[in-house]
Amino acid sequence: LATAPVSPPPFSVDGFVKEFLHELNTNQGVALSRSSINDQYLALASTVKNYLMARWLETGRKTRESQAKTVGYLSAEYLLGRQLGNALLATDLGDIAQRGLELCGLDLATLRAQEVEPGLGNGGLGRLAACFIDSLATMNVPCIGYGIRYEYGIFRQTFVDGRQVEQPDTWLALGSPWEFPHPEASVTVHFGGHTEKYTDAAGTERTRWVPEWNVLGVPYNYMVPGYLNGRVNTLRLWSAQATQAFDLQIFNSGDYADAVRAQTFAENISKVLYPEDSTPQGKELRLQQQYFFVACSLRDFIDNELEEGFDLHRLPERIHFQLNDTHPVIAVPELMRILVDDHGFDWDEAWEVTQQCFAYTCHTLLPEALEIWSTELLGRLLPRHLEIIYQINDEFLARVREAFPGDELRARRMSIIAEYPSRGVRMAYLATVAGTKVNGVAELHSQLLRDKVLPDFSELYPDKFTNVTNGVTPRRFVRMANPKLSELITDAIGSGWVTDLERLRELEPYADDPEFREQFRAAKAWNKSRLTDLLAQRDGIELPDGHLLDVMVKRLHEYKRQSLKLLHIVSLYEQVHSGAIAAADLTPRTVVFGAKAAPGYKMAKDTIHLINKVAAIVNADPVLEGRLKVAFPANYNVTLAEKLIPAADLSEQISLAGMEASGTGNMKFALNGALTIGTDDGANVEIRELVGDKHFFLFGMSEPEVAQLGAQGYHPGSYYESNPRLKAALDLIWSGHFSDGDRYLFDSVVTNLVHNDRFMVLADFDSYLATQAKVEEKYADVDAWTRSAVLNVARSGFFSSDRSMRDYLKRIWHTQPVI
Ligand code: DL6
Repeated sequence: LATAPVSPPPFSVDGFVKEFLHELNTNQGVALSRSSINDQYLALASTVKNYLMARWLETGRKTRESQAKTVGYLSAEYLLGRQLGNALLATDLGDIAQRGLELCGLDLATLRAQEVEPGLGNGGLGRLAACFIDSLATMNVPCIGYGIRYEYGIFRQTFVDGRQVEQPDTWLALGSPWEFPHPEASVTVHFGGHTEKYTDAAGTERTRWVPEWNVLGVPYNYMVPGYLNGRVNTLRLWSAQATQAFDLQIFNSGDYADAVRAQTFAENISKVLYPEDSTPQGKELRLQQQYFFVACSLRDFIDNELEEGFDLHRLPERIHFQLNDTHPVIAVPELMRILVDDHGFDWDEAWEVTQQCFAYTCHTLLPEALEIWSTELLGRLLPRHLEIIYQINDEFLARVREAFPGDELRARRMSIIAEYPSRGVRMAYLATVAGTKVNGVAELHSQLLRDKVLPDFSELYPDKFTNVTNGVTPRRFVRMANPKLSELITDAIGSGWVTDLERLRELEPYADDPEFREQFRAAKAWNKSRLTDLLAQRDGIELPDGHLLDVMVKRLHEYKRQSLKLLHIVSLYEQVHSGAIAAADLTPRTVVFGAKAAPGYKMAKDTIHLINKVAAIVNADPVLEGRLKVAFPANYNVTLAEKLIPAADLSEQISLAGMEASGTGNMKFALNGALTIGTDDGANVEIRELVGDKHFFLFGMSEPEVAQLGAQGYHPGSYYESNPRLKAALDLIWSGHFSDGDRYLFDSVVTNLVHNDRFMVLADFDSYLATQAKVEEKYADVDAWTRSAVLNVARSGFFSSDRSMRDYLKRIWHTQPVI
């Protein structure tokens, strides 16, 4: 499926300059001499967009003509990152743009830095969606990504006295050159009301939904350019507007606020990204968002099909909707409603079609992250959908009872409707019943999904369950983020790796080549100095030279165990100050954290506060100067990741085994030549298998050991009491040492670890520290370390999202590229 690069862009530098100045003058309405950096950035974006336009139109034409099946990726989140650099890379316009801008006295890097990234996702799930649509475009697979155009994306994190404070993400404020609004193609979405029975003209009894209120979904299209292949797929994000935005009568009567009430109410639906990625709360707005975007998307696709005269009975030949987690699962009853109520299908026919149109990806193992919508809320907002869900459930349970006669307990366990603690719709069960396939996102995760999360379902439908291990796009996360390493790889093995990442294997022999290793180290040093400059300017953080750069970046969650990393730091500090080790014996190390906590997640926010407090003390300590430093730049996002990951020596992937579904940061680090210290969890398992035990620092309990310890009764207090080093570190926090003598400030964090510790931090502490000692030993051997780092790159080609897409195509979607 890899594609041969097309010829270089027909643009000349002169042609570029002409077009750029034209955009600046006509779109921005300014002369070059009077233009702001923002004007210049917007003009540059338009120039690149214009270049992509013909390809976009041609892609649409080819897809329609081929009548190929399209992948409809339904995702509430797309964490896209900046667009300009990616578009320049995909079109090979980077050099021309740079030279052209120089002729205008401008600097490409400055204009690129002007872009505010669209942060329309919380973390891994949203970034994965962005990687997948990049890969599908690069592989020439027809795909349309559907989602929500949040007016405010993931919050901007700031620290005030070390505490996280959330600011709104005003990503649209300075213009959004990458989107194409199409208000003329808006879709009306209904909510509320009731259902009623009626008899149609043929004398058949039918049901219809009489909704109470509605909103408009306005589509905004974004280009998704493939890498050097001329294909441009589409991402369509929906924005909510009022069907009647403004009431002139009310305005004229003087009530200005009331005149726009409907507008405010409607616009709230796409106002802000739900700032939580693991513990869904029964928020009405969230369900409104979910239904809003899937209703728009289904209508959009189906209306286009009907316009082309297509028979809806054959819908599965035209589309496979992938449900990215449970957020879009309300699409299942929506498609049933469209087919049965709007198009007169009988129930069985409609169910046959619906079942072939969906597949479901689960991204979690935490039971609290599996969405359950209360029937009260769902019935109030979407009464017809609740009736449809009940009917799906009735038929499904009949099937369960037939397969397992007399096993009423099983039927209750498997019911899509939960009865306890209150009545609710289990969206993961609905997706499993309705989808052609259910997949986890790494081997271990898929196995646990089958055996522990949905065991009854995997018994009933053994063939439905499959695995697709996640992947990341090598274009953004190696080729673009790490130009020096990319150059080195291309010099050694040619450029084919960018679209065929398994070819990195050809680098293996270079691990034994001293000159290559030297160049590899030079690339890493360049990345570190680039990061040093960035953090100095962005955060006022000084990165010392020559340190082991130890990086833990991901959402702040207890299961990910940032607290274990923190205990390591506190313990090093405590050991030096208690005289157990000499500061001079420490391997000089800078630990970099990057993490946002969900605004309502107190323990996560307290942990951020504690990390910042510990950092302040450690960094100000003259004894540790030059030996240990802790950096925590605020607002970790895709843009920062692109600079941080290439600079890292050590990648921290230390979740409790059996908790992290996959992780994708772990893949990005390995591909950029960092070594991993990690548990046997998520995709770490596959990374270790591929790179080899000698080149991966494994520690901690395995998943079966975790399960066993849980079953026999886990008592964190016994670890605290019996491990003096651990006790000393925890006591130091407890004593108020990092909180200006305030013993209570972090009491909840320490008490939680000592008395509860759901994620068994204390049980893995010893093993983690022992393994960190091995890290230091290896780091001291520069050649051995570099050799392992090169082998990490060479053996991680499997983790390309192109490979993930091939797996989805083969195992789930059964569709083909269109060349
Ligand atoms: O599959 C993408 C990503 C995984 O790599 C992470 O391990 C997993 O935590 C994450 N899940 C979520 C949402 N969880 N829920 N629901 O972001 O997905």
